[in-house]
This record gives sequence, C-alpha cells and structure tokens, in this order.
Amino acid sequence: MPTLADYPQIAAGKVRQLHAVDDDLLLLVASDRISAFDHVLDTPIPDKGRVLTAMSVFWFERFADLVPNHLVSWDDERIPAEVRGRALLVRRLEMVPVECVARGYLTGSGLADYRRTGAVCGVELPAGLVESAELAEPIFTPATKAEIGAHDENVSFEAVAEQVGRELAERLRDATLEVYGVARAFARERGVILADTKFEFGVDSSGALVLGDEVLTPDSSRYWPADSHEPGRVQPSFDKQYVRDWLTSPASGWDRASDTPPPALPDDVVAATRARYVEAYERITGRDFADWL
Ligand code: PZK
Repeated sequence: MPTLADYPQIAAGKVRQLHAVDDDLLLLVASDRISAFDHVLDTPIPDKGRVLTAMSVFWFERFADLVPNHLVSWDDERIPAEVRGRALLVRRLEMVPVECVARGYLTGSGLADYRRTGAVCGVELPAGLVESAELAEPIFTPATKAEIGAHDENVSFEAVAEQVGRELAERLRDATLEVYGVARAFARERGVILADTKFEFGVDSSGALVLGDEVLTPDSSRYWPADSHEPGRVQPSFDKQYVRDWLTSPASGWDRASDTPPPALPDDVVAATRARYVEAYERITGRDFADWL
C-alpha cells in the first residue's frame, strides 16, 4: 500500500493539495480545513474533505456525457489509506490558465464590478440590479489567477480569446455555461440555489477539452438555501454561515479588520458546520453520506 509521502506534492491550495502519482496521474487531496474571511482556520471540520470529494464524484458522473473529465478513480490501490475518501486519482492534463466562472446571480466580485462599471467581465447588465439578484440568464465571467494571497482578476471574454485563442475561449465559455445551467436546475429542484461556480479545464494528450479540478463543491461554488433567498441582501452561505456568524459575533472576540488570525472554533459551531456539509451533499445528490467509502 502506498503512503502519501510516496507521491511528491506538486501544488498546494488553501485547503487542498496535488501530488504526482506517476507521469500520467495525479492525486487531488481535499483536507478538512475551512477558510473564512480569507483566512484558513486552525480548526478542521471533520469529514469536510470527504463530503467535497463525494460531491465532486457525483457531479463528474452526472456530467460525463456532457464534457469529458479527468476523474480516473476514487477507490483504487494507488490511493493511500490515509486519504481514502478525500482523494481523487485524476489524469494529468495541460491546464488552461483561466478560471471559468459562470454566474446566475449577482454577488461578490461580480456585484462589485457591476456597481463600478455596469458590467461584469465586459458583459453589460441592465441598470438597477441589487445584491443577490438573479440574472436574466447566466453569464460567463472568466478570471485569471492572481499572485498568491491576491484574488483572481476578472477579465473579459476578449481577453481570454487573446490569451488562449478564440476557438478555445469559445469552447471554455460554452462548456462552462452548459454544465452550470444543468447543475443549477438540478440543485434548484432540491431547494438549493447554485449562485455561481468556477471550473478549471485542461487539454488531454489527444487535444480534447477536459473538465478538471473539483467541481460544483461548496468551495468552488456559492450554494444558498432557496427558501430564504431575498434579493437586496447578502445571502447566507449554505455551508459556512455558522462559521461566519460566530467569527463576527462578540463571542469570538475577533476583529475581522485586524491582522490577527481568527480564533479556534467552538465545538458546537464545528458540529453544525459539519452537519451543513453533509446536508448539502445529501440534498443535492439524494445519496446517503454514510454510504460514501
Ligand atoms: C492542476 N491545479 C489546481 C488543485 C492545488 C492546485 N488534472 C490535472 N492535471 C494537471 N494539473 C492539474 C490538474 C487538476 N486538477 C490543478 N493545478 C494543477 C490545484 C488542487 C490543489 F494545489
């Protein structure tokens, strides 16, 4: 049985790591760490890595006929026991250096750009839209990776076309909007709004466009409870709201504006947050999380 130390780490995100298995295969490992207000917290959320991995697998299976993906296996001899259930064995791709974002609702950096310019990534929007408003139709709002620590930079479709060529840019846009459209209709029927999501694509050895990374997880997407959606105010996050509420409450004693790291989470906030991740998985997939590996 291999151990994770057998596989050199080739990249690390805030809460996940990428290891090389061999020339053709990588291991994408999700941790139980959670980020909030641009900090990675010291307190892990038990099972978060397994929930996000199970959710990615569900969506990859669901969309396999729409767009090819990099998933090889989630249960394989080459996956070390210590990360079983929270790691995916994936095909190594040539990644396209564009964050492919689809938005069906206006919030976050999209809302900030709209308020400043009336457009997001060069897409003109009607006047008068408020925080969390649903858009008449989903828009493609690509971004390019920023330096470590900084946020990704929203760019226009034209800028992507110049960077990677018009044909590839069009395929990225079309695949992004197609997958997002199907996923959000699916989630909406289960009482969850998929406000936006980010995909990363690669190109395989045959030149085909392949969906990579994690897909449609709460870390790569904004999930909101549909029953409380109300345009004009910031929506509660399906998964992180207990963490945000506690961190900004007097009980935490933490000042978000300070340079100090956030404090450890109390057990009840951890338990409630874990339950929200499991609930998101079970509501969206219709599967029982207890059945996951
Ligand atoms: C790849 N990332 C982002 C993810 C990190 C960084 N199939 C692939 N082939 C080649 N490269 C990548 C992938 C995928 N997925 C993904 N960077 C490279 C990333 C997770 C953790 F540190």
